[in-house]
Amino acid sequence: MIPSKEQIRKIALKLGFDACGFTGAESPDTYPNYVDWINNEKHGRMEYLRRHSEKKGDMDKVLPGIKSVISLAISYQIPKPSNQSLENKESSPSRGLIARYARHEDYHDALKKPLEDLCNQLTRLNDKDHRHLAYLDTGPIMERDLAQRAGLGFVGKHTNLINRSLGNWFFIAEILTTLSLEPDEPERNRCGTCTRCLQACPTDAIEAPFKLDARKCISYLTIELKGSIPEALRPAIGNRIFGCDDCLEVCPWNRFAKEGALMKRFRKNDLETPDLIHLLGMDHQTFKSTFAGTPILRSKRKGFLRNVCVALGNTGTREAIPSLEQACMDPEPLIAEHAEWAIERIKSRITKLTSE
Ligand code: B12
Ligand code: SF4
Ligand code: SF4
Repeated sequence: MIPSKEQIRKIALKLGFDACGFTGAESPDTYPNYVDWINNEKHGRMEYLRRHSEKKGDMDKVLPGIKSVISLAISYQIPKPSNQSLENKESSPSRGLIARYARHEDYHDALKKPLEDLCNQLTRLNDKDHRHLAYLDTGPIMERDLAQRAGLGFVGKHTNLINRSLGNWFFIAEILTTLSLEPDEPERNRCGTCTRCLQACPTDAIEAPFKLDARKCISYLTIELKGSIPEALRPAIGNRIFGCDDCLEVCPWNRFAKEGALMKRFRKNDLETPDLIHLLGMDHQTFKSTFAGTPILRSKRKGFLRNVCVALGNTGTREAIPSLEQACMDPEPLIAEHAEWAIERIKSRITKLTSE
């Protein structure tokens, strides 16, 4: 017997997922946009996105015999940030800003168990030899586009999926399955004439509605980019040291955002207001133990301290200079180069202030 989609939705919600929708296995209509995006090099150095291109257009190459996609939303909303001024970016000198999703334990690990549980329950519910494959973020899947088709939300002009009750603060996961399940109604775009996210982006990375140049996005520059951050883009990074939420924060659909059950217990409140000078002093061991189990490990010490130098250069005061001078002698050239830049920037700010 094949379980009904309502049975599956009920199980998913009971496991703590915030929303669950269903769609078929056809390639998303927006697939040609993806191919253009890659061909125009908008993905920067994320080469895996080019490698994923063929599979993203044909999910049968990911799960042979695929019939349906079960799309899932998991909220990482943090209710009322305890330090409102930090959400106001540059207003807190010597303090860093970490994107909300990363102020939790790594979602790839945290959500593995509920996804496995859902797959196991699907296996138990049907007597045929069906196969199910769960993904979260890392698979060759156009997650937002499929989720929109499954009725989970709509792709906003900032390119992220918005759900009418969750806002834009949620992850997307999916189970590809050989079960034939009736699709849900797709959601439609509800941005209207709003352009807040385009105006809020500090680097103009959203070049036009629904079109993001990842090479300019602070999330890419502070997480995915492994080498030197282009100097022209460093000032706009402000005190963001891991990811960026600016376009998400201004979205009016967040007024309805609710906290979800699954990520709540993985929140790390100690990552809310990290002291930049303290962070700059971390050796390999301290970096690993401080950020164990969080997405921040992904940037490695050298990428993270590179970001800390940029943030200090943008917002630090005279007090940051001795620590930055120390960082100039770091055996890692990437850190030393960014520390030198930061010292120059702070000094020129001091000179400007004293001459005024
Ligand atoms: C690569 C990647 C990035 C890159 C590129 C971002 C991007 N927008 O593509 C970088 C490193 C910059 C990034 C940043 C972030 N990411 Co990211 N990222 C991905 C990843 C792995 C692939 C995305 C991808 O394929 N992009 C390719 C391009 C072509 O997509 P696109 O620009 O959005 O264009 C598509 C649509 O806009 C649409 N489209 C184009 N034109 C038009 C026109 C109309 C009218 C319509 C309706 C649609 C449409 O078609 C295009 C093709 O799909 C996905 C996971 C996955 N497997 O999907 C997570 C994912 C998108 N990221 C996620 C998150 C949370 C983030 C950050 C918020 C993290 C942070 N706080 O720092 C930021 C947000 C930045 C932003 N404004 O998008 C979540 C988003 C969840 C959600 N609710 O939407 C995802 C889905 C991961 C997950 N499983 O939860 N990310
Ligand atoms: S995450 Fe930040 S840099 Fe990237 S598009 Fe949004 S506002 Fe711009
Ligand atoms: S801020 Fe406005 S334009 Fe941007 S995604 Fe939200 S509703 Fe759409």
